[in-house]
Amino acid sequence: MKKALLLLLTLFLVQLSHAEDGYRLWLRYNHIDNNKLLLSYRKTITAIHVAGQSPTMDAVKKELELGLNGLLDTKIAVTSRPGGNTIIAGTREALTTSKLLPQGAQVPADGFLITTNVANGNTIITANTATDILYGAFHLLRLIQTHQSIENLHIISSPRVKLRLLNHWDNLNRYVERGYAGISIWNWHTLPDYIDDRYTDYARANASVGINGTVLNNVNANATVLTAPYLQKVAALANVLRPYGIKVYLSARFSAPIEIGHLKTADPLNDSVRQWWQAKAKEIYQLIPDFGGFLVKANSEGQPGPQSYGRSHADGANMMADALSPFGGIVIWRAFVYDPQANDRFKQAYAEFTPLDGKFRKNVLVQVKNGPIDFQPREPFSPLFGAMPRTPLMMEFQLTQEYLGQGTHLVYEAPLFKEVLNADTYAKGPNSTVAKVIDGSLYDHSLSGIAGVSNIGNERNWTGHLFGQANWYAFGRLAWDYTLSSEQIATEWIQQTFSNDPTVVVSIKQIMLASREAVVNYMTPLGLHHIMGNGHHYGPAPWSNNAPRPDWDPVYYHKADAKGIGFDRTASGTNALQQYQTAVQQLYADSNTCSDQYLLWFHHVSWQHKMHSGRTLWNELCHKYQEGVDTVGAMQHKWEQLKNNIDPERFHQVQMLLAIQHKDAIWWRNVCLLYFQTFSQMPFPANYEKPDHTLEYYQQQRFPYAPGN
Ligand code: GCV
Repeated sequence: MKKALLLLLTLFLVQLSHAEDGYRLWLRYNHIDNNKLLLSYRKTITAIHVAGQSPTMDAVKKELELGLNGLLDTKIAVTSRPGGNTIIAGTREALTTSKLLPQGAQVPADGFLITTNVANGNTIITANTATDILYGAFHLLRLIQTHQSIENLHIISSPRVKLRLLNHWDNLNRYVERGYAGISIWNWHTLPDYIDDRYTDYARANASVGINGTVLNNVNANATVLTAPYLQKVAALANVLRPYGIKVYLSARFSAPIEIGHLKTADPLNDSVRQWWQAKAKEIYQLIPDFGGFLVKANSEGQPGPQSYGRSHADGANMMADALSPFGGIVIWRAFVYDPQANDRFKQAYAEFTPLDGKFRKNVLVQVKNGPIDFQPREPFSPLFGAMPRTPLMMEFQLTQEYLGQGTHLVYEAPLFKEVLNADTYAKGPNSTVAKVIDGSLYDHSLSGIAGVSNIGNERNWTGHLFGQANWYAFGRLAWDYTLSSEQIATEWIQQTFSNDPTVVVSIKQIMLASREAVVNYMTPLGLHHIMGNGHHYGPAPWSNNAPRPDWDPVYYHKADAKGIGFDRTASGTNALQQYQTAVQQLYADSNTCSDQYLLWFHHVSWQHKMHSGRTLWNELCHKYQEGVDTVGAMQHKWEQLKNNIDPERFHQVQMLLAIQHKDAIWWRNVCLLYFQTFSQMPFPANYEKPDHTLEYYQQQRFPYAPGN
């Protein structure tokens, strides 16, 4: 008997220890651990009524049951005859017919309404479409998971941006470019016959934050994905994702007509090529009637494109857009282009794309990375935002932390996203923010979009670093409503992912909110950028000067010499600044008034330059690098204090990663300061930690198997 009990207990403990492996993301639905609250929720919710049947309404029902049964720790009945205190979900139309919609209820065109019928205590989730009801259901569950009141609700919520997409850089062999969370979650080999449960959980997670599209494959695309057998696989995924309101898109290789169509050319003005794409579009839509469209990386980093035939990006994009338009599909054409011959990579996307403004078809969006270079810890906003009024521009953020410590560092990216979205382009006077360009409101575009390069892989916890989940979550929440604050999003993510215990919430929030500035400081303070090792992009290598092209070399960007450091992009340099509106130029043009954050983005300044703090530039650089290291130390310390408040598995995992992050921060500081000191010839300020190795020691280190190599 004793033995049996012991066995049971062991089994129970084993189960418990598996319970917090991060798989359930922010949708854990653990029972409410506050008795008073639990009882009050149980009083407010006694049943669920879902009006109408469809795959999406079934998903609504399933999620409400799963969530409420878990959170309320009791079986909530599903009823076809709602009495009082029932959660009622249904379209405006269905609820009007069944007289369950309260008089005068204002249902938004897009998004959902959650309203309490005070007469009978019912909570109504309604919208014009089933997908919007699903978003409402997730919202209600979020309120409960974060212990908020659900009495007398009246919530109207509409998305600010129409297309809210993940971009997977997943290859067909399951290698994920810049992926740090295992291999691709798409198992192309076993598709279309084997449907992994994870696909549904992926859909649930995305729908819970309003993401409504996914580009399944890498922008460095393989044309094979457009062949008939692979389209069957894509269709199988589309079938799983559809009930959750997620459309699939594909990255299309521009030269596919040659590679899989056996044509001699991919010239966008060639009739056979145009017909090939038209036939391909038809084939796709026969299998996937709601296919989203194509994402295209063309004439960038060796990818094929229209310029190979003397045609423009617009010619290429329009040819594909014409093929997709009869079926309602769109083309998302990337503006990530740069030419090794030019004197400043910063200027190139603008130079190539602004002359094409107004030349794209109605169903084309141009997707622009948030900054002019490439997802650095801090970049000024891309000057393209606000410079193409006649073209809907889509934002591209990167959730996978290619230049932010990858799957190893804890960096909460919401502050980075918000900094860019809140930046003022001044394109139509003050308050012409990047966000208003993206949501279409500044130039009155009905098509609008935002994309996040996915950080998801097949690792049990999805993102490798548990806190990578927060970036996926924050991206979705901001895509839906960019006015939410970083703090608000962090709070709700922590409450759902860890607990509502105020000690946990406050401490983790402090860690998260400090983390972005920390990474800027220990990697690239004061406007330094692109000084990481070539290939893997993980650690520092500011001395690198032998990449296959100069604009991949750190020395191209920091330009350190005996006089000073930084890239002069003012009129005395490359004049990239001129790509911004005058009011923005004025912010950055003078090295004495330019904010420290962007100083070395726009100026080559002397080592003795007096900073706003009163320190010399050299001393400020030392100060900032040290500050970055110290902040990670403080993050570690805060985490240690949570030992008894967090399950051991997740606690230990993050603890180990924070230790690596601290070591790496010291590595970045030592390498960069030792290297830049060879130019400044100035001593380290007295009260700072000194590097414990020589520059030569660091220069000799090799990382042949770092992810990304
Ligand atoms: C998908 C950077 C990355 C590449 C990536 C490219 C892009 O250069 O290092 O891996 O390729 O951006 O965004 O196309």
